Amino acid sequence: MRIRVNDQMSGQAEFTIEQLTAMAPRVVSLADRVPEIEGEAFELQEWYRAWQKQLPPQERADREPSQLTVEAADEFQATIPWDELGEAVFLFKQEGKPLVKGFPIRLYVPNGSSECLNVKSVVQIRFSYNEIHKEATYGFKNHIALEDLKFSK
Ligand SMILES: Nc1nc2c(c(=O)[nH]1)N[C@H]1C(S)=C(S)[C@@H](COP(=O)(O)O)O[C@H]1N2
Ligand SMILES: [Mo]
Repeated sequence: MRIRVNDQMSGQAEFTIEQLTAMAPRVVSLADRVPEIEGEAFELQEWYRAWQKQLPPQERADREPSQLTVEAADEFQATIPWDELGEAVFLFKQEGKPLVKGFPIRLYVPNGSSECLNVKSVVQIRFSYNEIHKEATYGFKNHIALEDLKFSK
């Protein structure tokens, strides 16, 4: 299982969960941020900065992203302004084991605009720099209702 990171300025990379978590400067307890949900997590923005730092200088972004898009195995996705992600974490272990629900990793956005942003089974992480959406959005990617297909010409 690999997680793809796609950065508008730095390009693409793929990481195993072990590689991804090893790059995080510290592990935090999810319960400290999301009451009653236990587990080991790492901070999204800390991870981003650590990842950038180990890139060759010419591949580093010259500023922080404006937004994050995460995409799940079931094609659910969420796009969230960077400013809303100050406490965001990726949950990667519960009870010392890989996630049963939300494997391989699950995003949590404490104090975010919606619990719907807690995307399970994240397989792709995208950082963008130019788009400025003030509001987070979420839903299934490229969803076309069956009714629309039937009647489109
Ligand atoms: N991959 C994935 N993540 C998802 C969803 C989904 O359909 N697929 N639903 C979201 C919505 S709308 C909500 S309200 C929460 C529900 O989280 P729960 O399953 O822990 O109750 O997960 C969010 N994360
Ligand atoms: Mo939801």
